[in-house]
Amino acid sequence: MTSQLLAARAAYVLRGNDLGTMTSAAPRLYPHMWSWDAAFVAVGLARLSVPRAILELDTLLGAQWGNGMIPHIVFNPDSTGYFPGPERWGCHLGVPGAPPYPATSGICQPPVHAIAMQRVVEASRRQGRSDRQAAGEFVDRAWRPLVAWHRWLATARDPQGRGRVVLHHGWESGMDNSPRWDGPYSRVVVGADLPPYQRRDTLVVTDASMRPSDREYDRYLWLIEEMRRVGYDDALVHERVSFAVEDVLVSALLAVACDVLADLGEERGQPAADVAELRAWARRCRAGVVESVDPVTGLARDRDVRTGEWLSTETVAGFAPLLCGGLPRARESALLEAFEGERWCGHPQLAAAVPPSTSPASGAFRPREYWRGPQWPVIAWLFHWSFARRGWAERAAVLREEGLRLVGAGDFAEYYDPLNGEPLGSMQQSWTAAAVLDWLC
Ligand code: 2M8
Repeated sequence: MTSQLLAARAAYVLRGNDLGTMTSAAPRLYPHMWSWDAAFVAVGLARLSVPRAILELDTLLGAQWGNGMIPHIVFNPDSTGYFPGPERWGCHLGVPGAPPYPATSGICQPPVHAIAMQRVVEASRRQGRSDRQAAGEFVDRAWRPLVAWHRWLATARDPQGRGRVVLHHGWESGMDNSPRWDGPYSRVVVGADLPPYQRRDTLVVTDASMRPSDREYDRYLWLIEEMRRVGYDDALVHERVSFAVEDVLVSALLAVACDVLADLGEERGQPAADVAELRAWARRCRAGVVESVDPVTGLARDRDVRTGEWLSTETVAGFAPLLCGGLPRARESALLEAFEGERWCGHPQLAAAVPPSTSPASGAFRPREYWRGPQWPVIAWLFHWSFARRGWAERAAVLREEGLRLVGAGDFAEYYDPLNGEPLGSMQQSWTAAAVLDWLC
């Protein structure tokens, strides 16, 4: 397929998933707005229409909680096709700080929104004056909400100031069933009073082995139950919810996002005190990520807050320092070598040289099981964007080329089998189309 045709098909996917003021993450499996999907979608939309990209982010920010949290799902009121829906979360039913409308979930996702805003501003510079003006006004309007979001992550979710963001649900990492979380999840004891439920995801993706297991879902639902029972109160969640991990990838993304936001704020003359605070959070998170690095493997590690142990499963999150920087030069070069080496992108059996979610050389690798092994184009995009930002143009170009090889057939799948490139999970996934648009336009 030519690049032009692929880009046209990607645009068609985003238009098809457009619900008016939000884009569904995928038409059937995810018929609502997801937080980090929306950010990536805005990156793609910005290539088609700057105002539409801004609208996407405005919709998401319109659902922000009073404490600053951007919820991981903003529910489309016209769809009931996803479980757990608003009733299960119960957030719109009087949870302090949660918007009564639109209904939202009660947890967060990785903070990539400032990155999206920066891409929208950049896209606007290639357009006419009205788009440039709209993007500038958007930065001014989104400034307080985004600073509040970053503040919530840097404080409520890092109460000890370790520089690593604490998550209370695997869904908050965006990498739901990653083997990173197997240890912490194994210690989640599902209560006998977990209300019954019916999954819907396996009605859409009928090969159940591509999705998390029922046992995993019980734990996911139990964590929601625990949070709901303490009214989603930040302090009580931190104290009582049985799953608590310091996520090194989210921490790296927060570091980068704080710097990106601070840059935009400086350009727009936003308050110097806000900018200084953002820079301080960036520094602290960068240091937190660097501190997590395993001296033997050189990969960054998550940490189980409940047991205090480092989690060193070989997943793509180990490369978090490449996103945020901060490593001494020799260690950074070694990490880049590992990224390109035979346990990762250079693994001889990979169909495309982009990082799989888990190393194919690891015992935890499962090529078709969701976040346990498959390649996710959006993750390739994230590393591509970071590498370009860090001045590694050639490496960024390789990721783009290999990412496009992965999605070349135009299915815009959610994820791909790294060993044969088979498209898996949901098709017409919005963020896959968005990554392709950004790569091609
Ligand atoms: C997946 O997560 C949702 C729960 O949030 C699910 O499996 O139902 C993940 O891949 C997540 O990262 C993504 O944001 C979401 C929508 O694409 O789907």
